[in-house]
Amino acid sequence: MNAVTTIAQEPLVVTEIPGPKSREIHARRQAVVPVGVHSVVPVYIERAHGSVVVDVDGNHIVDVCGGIGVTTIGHTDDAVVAAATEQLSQVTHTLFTMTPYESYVRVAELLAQHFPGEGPAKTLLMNSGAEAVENGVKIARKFTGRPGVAVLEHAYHGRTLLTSSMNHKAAPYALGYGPRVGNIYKAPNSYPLRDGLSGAEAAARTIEYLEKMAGAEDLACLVVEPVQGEGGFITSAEGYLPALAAWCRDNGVLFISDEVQAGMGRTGTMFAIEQFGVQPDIVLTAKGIAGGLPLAGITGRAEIMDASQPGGLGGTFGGNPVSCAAAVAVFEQIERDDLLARAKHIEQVFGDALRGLAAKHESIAEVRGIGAMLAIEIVKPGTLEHDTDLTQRVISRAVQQGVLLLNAGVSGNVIRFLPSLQFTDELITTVVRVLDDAFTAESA
Ligand code: PLZ
Repeated sequence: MNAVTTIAQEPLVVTEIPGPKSREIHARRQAVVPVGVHSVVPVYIERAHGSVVVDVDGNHIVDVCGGIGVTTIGHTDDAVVAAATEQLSQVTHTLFTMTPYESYVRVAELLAQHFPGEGPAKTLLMNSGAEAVENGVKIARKFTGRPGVAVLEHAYHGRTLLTSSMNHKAAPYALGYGPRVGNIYKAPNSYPLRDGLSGAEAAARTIEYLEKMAGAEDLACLVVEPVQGEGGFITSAEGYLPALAAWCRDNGVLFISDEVQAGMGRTGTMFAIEQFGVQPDIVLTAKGIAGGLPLAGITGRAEIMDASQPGGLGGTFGGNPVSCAAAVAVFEQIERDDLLARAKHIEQVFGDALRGLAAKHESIAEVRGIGAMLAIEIVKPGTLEHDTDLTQRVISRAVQQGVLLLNAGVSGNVIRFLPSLQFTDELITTVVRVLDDAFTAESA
């Protein structure tokens, strides 16, 4: 058992937040870390376990973000810590493309076993979500021999030069970093709250756009988040994703499911796309795959993955042994603790509590999401006008009560909930009570 397992799973606020020690470190940071690296909540964390982080001032804060969907099985999970610790003393690096090791192969086997597309599947391991997207696009271009990359409005795919050109939002991700990468086509998405379209109607609109603006025969891939993450946990209308996938299949365009935020069990299936009845050609994983260590997977149909020449894929740290050991432990924990069922339980209990909240507060236009990936969209009552300001005030008030929340959405007017799959019903009650008080106080 590791030393931090004693952290009580409840909020405990002992100073104002950020406290004096956090503020002191923050002042030091201003001198040496560029302003471009922004921290949403400048509270410096010292340790964490399960669903609670402890800051340098001793505040216990309930973490409903998990580092944006990374600590899906909880912070410092005992099995992950044990596996990573053991690996640290064995070997930390050889470079898989120099002299390989078994754990990389094991992670690839596990991803192949869970691959939601038509098998057999093969996997390339990298370090980050953006690298997963970069390599997914490379591999799709190589296989198809086509240049075009289609994405959806409200998408987020990363901060590298290619991926920042794929994001919906220019600011802050792409602004001033141009020239932007070409051959990227941003098509309308399905956003039921705002477009009022059925899945079939929204798909027809997306497809018409792609056919006219890109031309199907120029497209290598369509990269889709099954639930749009940074975009505000937008969950498409029924039938939308299957219609897009069918169009892709008919036109030789690869369907890439970016599961960096939605994957690894968070929605109640290993991959979110499974719940939409779509078989992707490639799935991208990162964030939750290694319990907090950096690792990313690009998993696809073998013939697609094998289109690249030897030496065309890789990178120094991709599939690091410590990260791979942690990832194997994550897969085992998901199975051992039946965390897919836990995700569905959280959807029910947290979802019901949020719907209760929405019934009480007119500024909540919608509760949406799947599994442990839930959100509320906040508007000016009686309209669909974004209320970014109220969203911020509610989040700020909640953190003062020891509940760490994060916004999302192109206008920042969505509060997203990414609890760990170990999040208890008691914690859900606590979070929703804090939200209720915050909405009441801030709406007055
Ligand atoms: N694809 C769907 O959600 C990362 C961004 C955090 P990286 N989202 C969180 C931040 O502010 O930088 C993400 C994602 C989807 C790709 C990525 C990129 O993953 O590991 O951050 O590169």
